[in-house]
Amino acid sequence: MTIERTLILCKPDAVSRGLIGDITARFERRGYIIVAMKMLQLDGDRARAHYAEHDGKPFFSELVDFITSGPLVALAIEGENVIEGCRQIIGATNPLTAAPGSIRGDLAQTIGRNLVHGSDSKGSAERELKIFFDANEFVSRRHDLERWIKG
Ligand code: D4T
Repeated sequence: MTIERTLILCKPDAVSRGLIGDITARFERRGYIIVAMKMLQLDGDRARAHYAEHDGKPFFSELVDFITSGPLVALAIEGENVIEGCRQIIGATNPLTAAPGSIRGDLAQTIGRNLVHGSDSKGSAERELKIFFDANEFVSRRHDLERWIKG
């Protein structure tokens, strides 16, 4: 079994549109396990750290302004190959090309307001989870996870 942990963000547009429940339910229904969850508003420093790979791109300052514009919900989610699985559930970055059935394909219209973030690799997940959670904030739900995976 390849159990991974990933970071999911319900971005400020998702919180403001009342979509936290709809979005988190999609990960839970797949059998992924929430092991940490909090609502917070990011300051500029943490936002720039989270999006460091985009520093210097034309949309960077808009991205930081948006992600700091209101509260967001951060989740740590575990499951078998959960990083790739969550990216499928989220859909392509641009909602116009995101598959119907995915979060962005169902609920979003523009790339700048695409509702959700999901880590894109093990390395990113490890780095990003540290920005949002301390090590002692994760609960252990291995029993729940195994029920889904082993049947
Ligand atoms: P995130 O990181 O938010 O899960 O999105 P993706 O992994 O799907 O996409 P990304 O890292 O390439 O982009 C991060 C973030 O920047 C916004 N964005 C992106 C934008 O506003 N304009 C753009 O041209 C691009 C490429 C959307 C998501």
